[in-house]
Amino acid sequence: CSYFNIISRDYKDNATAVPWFPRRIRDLDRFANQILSYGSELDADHPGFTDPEYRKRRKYFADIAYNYKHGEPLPHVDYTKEEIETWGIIFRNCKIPNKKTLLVEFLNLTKLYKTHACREYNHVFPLLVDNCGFREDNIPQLEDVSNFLRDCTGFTLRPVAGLLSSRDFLAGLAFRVFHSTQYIRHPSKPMYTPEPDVCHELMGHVPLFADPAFAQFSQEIGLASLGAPDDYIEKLSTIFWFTVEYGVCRQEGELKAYGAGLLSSYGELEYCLTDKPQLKDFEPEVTGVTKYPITQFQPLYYVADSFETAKEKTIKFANSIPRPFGVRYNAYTQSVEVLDSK
Ligand code: HBI
Ligand code: FE
Repeated sequence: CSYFNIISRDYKDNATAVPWFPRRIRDLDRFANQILSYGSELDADHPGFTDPEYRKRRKYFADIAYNYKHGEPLPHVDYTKEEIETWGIIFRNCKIPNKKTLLVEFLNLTKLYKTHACREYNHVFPLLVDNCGFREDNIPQLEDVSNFLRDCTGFTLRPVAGLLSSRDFLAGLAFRVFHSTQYIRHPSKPMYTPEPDVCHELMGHVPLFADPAFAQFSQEIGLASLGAPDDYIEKLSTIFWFTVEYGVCRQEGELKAYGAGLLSSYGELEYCLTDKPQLKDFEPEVTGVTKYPITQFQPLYYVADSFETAKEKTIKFANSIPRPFGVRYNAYTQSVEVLDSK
């Protein structure tokens, strides 16, 4: 059924070849051994760099993910008391020193959601409390969360040992699979993490993947990425950044946050709806080539009118990607059908 040029893992040596991409959900198992950095190899500026206990723990999580195969239950983890405390600080009482009063303020992230998070987030969050053990004193198990998402939208989670390439990470979305970290950030800096951790995935990403329209939108980014040239992977990553990670939307005339990077950070969630950042309408062609900082609050957010319109715009953008074939997801077989014309 494939009339286009050979799908090659060595596509860089062959200008007209299409990069390899997964066709069946089981093919995602191949990504495990091509992660960019193994989860236990920390950079010198990582808060856990000089902590041997933390590094040992990270190796434990990395090994779980490295050995995971599609279809297996996601391994249960017994989180330590200290890890649960770190989760609790982020979940409920964000202790932030206030320079003016010299007192520690107790800010409640889950309270801020009521005014700052989009309606879909606020609809799903209580369901996660009831069904998946989202509590201040409990780090939810990925297996429970994955089963919950499967019931809602067909999305599932896979544990991941470290950072994947953008190409691999986006390809998972085509199958409604989200690669999730399972470790938690270092306890010395509970309000900061230089990489995704279980708090970011569960409090930031998971609630939105339970929404049907958002799930479809995310899958479209994934489908657009399959076999796309490198420069378009870059654009789709940037679109992912400004939507799934840092997206803001308009609901009943008010701005609300839906991006995971906002929903998992008290500081930026509050900041993003002030008059400080610049706002522009989400347009994939423009959004996809915008430069952004990764270590500070975003100076610019792109605003979506709804997940449906964001999805329609993304499908239109996907049609402009130079690819000698079209793709269609078959949910019965959990596989991607390759079509000889778009
Ligand atoms: N890998 N494990 C993991 N988690 C991410 O959030 C992630 C990734 N690789 C690339 C990536 N995010 C983004 O930079 C986008 O390119 C999609
Ligand atoms: Fe993220």
